[in-house]
Amino acid sequence: MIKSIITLSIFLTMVGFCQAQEKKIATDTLAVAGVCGMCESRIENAASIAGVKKAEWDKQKQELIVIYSTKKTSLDEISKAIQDAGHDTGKGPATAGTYEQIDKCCRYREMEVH
Ligand SMILES: [Cu+2]
Repeated sequence: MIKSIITLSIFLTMVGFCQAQEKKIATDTLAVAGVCGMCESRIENAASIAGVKKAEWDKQKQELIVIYSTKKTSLDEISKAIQDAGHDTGKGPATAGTYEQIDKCCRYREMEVH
């Protein structure tokens, strides 16, 4: 009897632990403007800050799908890193002066995305 209670409590502790772990990983979508493959690398590199497990930018959708640890970072921080790299996001425009630093072929504000 005691043994089964102990087994059960260990089991419940583990279940609780696993659920807590799961909640710390979030998958979010963030609108990010860009033009080409160079933009893709720039955006994904910029988004890969500490705590980010995966960052995947979709040119057609103009969206970044990001998987990250909510314990280590937030979507706001990830967005800030992308804005600092010269790209507008759904959370705000590129940081002042950074848009002018990206390659001419990447100036998404001046062209249509094909
Ligand atoms: Cu580009």
